[in-house]
Amino acid sequence: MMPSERLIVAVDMTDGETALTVAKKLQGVPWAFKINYPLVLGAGPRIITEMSGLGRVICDFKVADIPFTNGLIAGEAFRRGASGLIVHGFTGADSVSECVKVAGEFGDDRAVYVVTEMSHPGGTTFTQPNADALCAMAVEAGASGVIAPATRPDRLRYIRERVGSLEILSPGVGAQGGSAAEAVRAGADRIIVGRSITGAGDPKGAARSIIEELETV
Ligand code: NUP
Repeated sequence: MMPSERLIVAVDMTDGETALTVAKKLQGVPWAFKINYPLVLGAGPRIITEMSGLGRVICDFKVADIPFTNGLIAGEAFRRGASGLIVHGFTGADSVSECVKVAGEFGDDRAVYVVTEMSHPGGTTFTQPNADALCAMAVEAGASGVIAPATRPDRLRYIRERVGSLEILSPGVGAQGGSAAEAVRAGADRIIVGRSITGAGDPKGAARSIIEELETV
């Protein structure tokens, strides 16, 4: 994988015009943009389609409901142009499987990623003790990948052993203290970076220097 294919930029802001301006500056540099509730609530759901005109979009909605409702959310995200959807796993295999099923209806290129252990300090309270079960369930449900913490490379290594060849997307680089190169060395396929790119004076330069760091791995 090319180093630039390892980078996903989290566009965490509420203003749609600002988000599109940042994405245009970065266009063609990262593998994908990841968007989240702040942007979709601030700018409206059409931002999913608008951003998808500038690159691959992963909707980080951490979908966490009964299968019926999960399926509706997944359908809206993919219909509007998302390539990937991040879902919670604690809701159980049926809820996750429904998202995988809906993704498949939109095509083989639509991905579902299951959150395992979260990257922030609170991630150790409930998600860490359940990471094994979440990994096993993600594999069993046919997810494309999992989300695992760049803030804890030892845990990334542990999770890699449990998910086999599933893709690992790893947030927590930069603002949360994790290192891009260390995360990839520990088993991440791709890293998710938000504030240290979008908050930089030169976001493209910041993205490029992370890609350069990844060239050393
Ligand atoms: O465990 C997780 N940690 C995390 O930070 C799961 C996530 N989805 N994220 C997201 O990654 C978070 O919502 C944000 O969009 C991004 C990290 O941003 P930053 O800390 O690089 O600014």
